[in-house]
Amino acid sequence: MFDALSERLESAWKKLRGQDKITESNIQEALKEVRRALLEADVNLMVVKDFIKEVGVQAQGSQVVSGVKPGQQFIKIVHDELVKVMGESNVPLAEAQQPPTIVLMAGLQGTGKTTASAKLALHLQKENRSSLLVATDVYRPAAIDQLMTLGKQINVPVFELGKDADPVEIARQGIEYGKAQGIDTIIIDTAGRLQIDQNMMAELAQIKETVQPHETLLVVDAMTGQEAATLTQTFNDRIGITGAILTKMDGDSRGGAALSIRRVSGAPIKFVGVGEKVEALQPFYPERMASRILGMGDILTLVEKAEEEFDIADAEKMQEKILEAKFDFTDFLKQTRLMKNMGSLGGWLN
Ligand SMILES: Nc1nc2c(ncn2[C@@H]2O[C@H](COP(=O)(O)OP(=O)(O)OP(=O)(O)O)[C@@H](O)[C@H]2O)c(=O)[nH]1
Ligand SMILES: [Mg+2]
Repeated sequence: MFDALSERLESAWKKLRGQDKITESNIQEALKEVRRALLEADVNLMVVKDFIKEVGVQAQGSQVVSGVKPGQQFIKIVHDELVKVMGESNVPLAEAQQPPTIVLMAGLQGTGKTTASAKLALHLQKENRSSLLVATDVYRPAAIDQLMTLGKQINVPVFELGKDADPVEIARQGIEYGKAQGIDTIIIDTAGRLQIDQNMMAELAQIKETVQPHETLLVVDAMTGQEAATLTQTFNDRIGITGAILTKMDGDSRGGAALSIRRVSGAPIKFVGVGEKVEALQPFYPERMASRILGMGDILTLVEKAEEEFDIADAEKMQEKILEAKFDFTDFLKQTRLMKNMGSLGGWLN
């Protein structure tokens, strides 16, 4: 998958190589490749369409920067637009003016809500903010035990009322308990749900209504791909989210879901989960994600490779000129610059 993506971008870039300007026609070709690349990165189709439109507008309006090849310039436009769509900068977890800050976790089954709850608690601990984990998943056997085990591991208290209690009541009492204990942040873990499960959705809405959270975080598995957009839309319409956590970014997902989440809900991704361990949580940086979606490592190599080729092509032209005795002062300057870049004439004069 990684290889295919870099190939797409290479060919997008090739279409602009050798052309000295970004024009209407070469933009269209390159945009087609970017479109394919984004779809391969699992970005939702509708999101891709909007995105491509915007990049097209930006590219057409862009000024030719001397010394920057159109291909590179184009990739930069794509990159910058990705960053823009994902929100430019990191948005930290909400902090209530009057503690406790209440955080509600929501998401589909198995996306990593329980793990992310503990990860968040550990993250807050590092900032000297105390937290309380509240176990409202009374449906999945051992869900409460799972949270208790995680809590013990990081030394964070867990509030639970067993599996026979009502989830809304557990949440309500959890908040009361947390307030009485002077806890800084209360994190409510909820049961996993299938998005079509209206009862579970209604219960989540009811918990939200009861606890009035400062933050409702949608936990999304990065492997969700195309579905991320619909799922975000559903949760946002039904519950209302203020942010998201993108989990399992340690897998080989390109993270295209990140683009969909932000675009559909307008809510920022605040953290990414990068492993099963409790420490494996990182703040979300749009810049890094853009590079990941684009496979920027590959692109940077490409640009370097391109520059080399460019220099060699230039040098070959110059050699022809010398042989034909058409070598003028501009060429001389150019060659001096080239020599500086390349270190030696040896390679191409022979
Ligand atoms: N590799 C990896 N695995 C993760 C990550 N986050 C969670 N997991 C794993 O995903 C599985 C499900 O995680 P849970 O935290 O139990 O997910 P959940 O959303 O609470 O699941 P339900 O309560 O059943 O809906 C577990 O095996 C976790 O270890 C992550 O960032 N990377
Ligand atoms: Mg869980």
